[in-house]
Amino acid sequence: MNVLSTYFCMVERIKHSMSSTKTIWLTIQTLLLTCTGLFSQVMYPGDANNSGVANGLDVLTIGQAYGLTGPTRMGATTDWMPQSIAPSQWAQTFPNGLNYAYADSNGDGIIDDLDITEGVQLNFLQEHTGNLIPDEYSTGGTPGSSPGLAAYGDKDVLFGLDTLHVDMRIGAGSMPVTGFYGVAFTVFFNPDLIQPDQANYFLPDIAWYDPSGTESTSMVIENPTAGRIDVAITRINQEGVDGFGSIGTMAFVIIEDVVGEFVEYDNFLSIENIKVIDQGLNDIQVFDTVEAKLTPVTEVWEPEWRLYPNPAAETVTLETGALNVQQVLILNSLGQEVQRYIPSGQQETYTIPIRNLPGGAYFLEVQGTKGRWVKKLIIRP
Ligand SMILES: [Ca+2]
Ligand SMILES: [Ca+2]
Repeated sequence: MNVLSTYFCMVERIKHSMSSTKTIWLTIQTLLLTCTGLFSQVMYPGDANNSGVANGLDVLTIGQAYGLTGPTRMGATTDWMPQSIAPSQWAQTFPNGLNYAYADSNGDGIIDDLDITEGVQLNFLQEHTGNLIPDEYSTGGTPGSSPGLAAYGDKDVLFGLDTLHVDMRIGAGSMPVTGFYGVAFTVFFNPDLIQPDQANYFLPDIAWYDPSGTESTSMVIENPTAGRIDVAITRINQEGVDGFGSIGTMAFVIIEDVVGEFVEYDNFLSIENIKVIDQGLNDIQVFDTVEAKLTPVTEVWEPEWRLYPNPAAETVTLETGALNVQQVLILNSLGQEVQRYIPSGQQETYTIPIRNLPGGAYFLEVQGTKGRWVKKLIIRP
């Protein structure tokens, strides 16, 4: 950009922003930054580690500096735009030399939860370019010599409307995390297998990394439509802890239409963007495992069959057409068999007594020579 075009750039933009002093300052500041290239002095609110994106790793950076104070930022806004920290440098810097002013998202002169909510959360996944320090992750660990970050599902098979719980755990009794200060990660899952909005993350009620409940903070961003949950947990008192255990539990409600084969764990979950740090912002290398995985059921053949009435009270009628039925199981909501019916001969319609079963939600599973199929069955009290 030559001098003349810089000049016109400034005149034009100032002319259009005479409504308030703050706007003028922001405009001039932006112009100075963008037209003269002072990117090394620029921060974006929420990109606390100046990596070019606002995400969970910025919560870890904020956690490192949590509670500390410094100068307020002139003309501060939490809008995603470049803001100069040249006049308001803090006395402290992170180990990589980055000034603490980057972590004061809202520019109020203290680093605390507002810098997470008004910075990282507000501008989550916004990106910028400039003089950046790219994000680095810490999954260089190996089983046997490093703690693991693992996701454990609580079911081997799933029925429609089942709730799958997945516990996220770090370390183990034989391999605890030493000097733990914070963790961030992203859970990706297949949104097509989840009931609308039925993907949640719950932090531990009493956490091993913060038994008193006063020494940590967190950010959880659930986006079930995108098949994504982002979690960041950080201690806030500049002291790490040794330990291991749960860092939260996810709950997924599986779609009702899972009526074909039992769904098997395979390709449902992945844990990405893993960062674990100690109190000096050093990476704690971990290895990641996911033991809760599901297979989509798209390729399963679904024959025509009917179940009625539903809800039912005394008997339920099963129309299976030409299916070669071998037996019919009724399972409770936990997937446990409560009744078995073996037909005496091949028919197209079966009447199955259910009056001995308490009211509630069940699954009726038809097993035949070509496979097995499940429908939900409601029994009236
Ligand atoms: Ca960042
Ligand atoms: Ca602040």
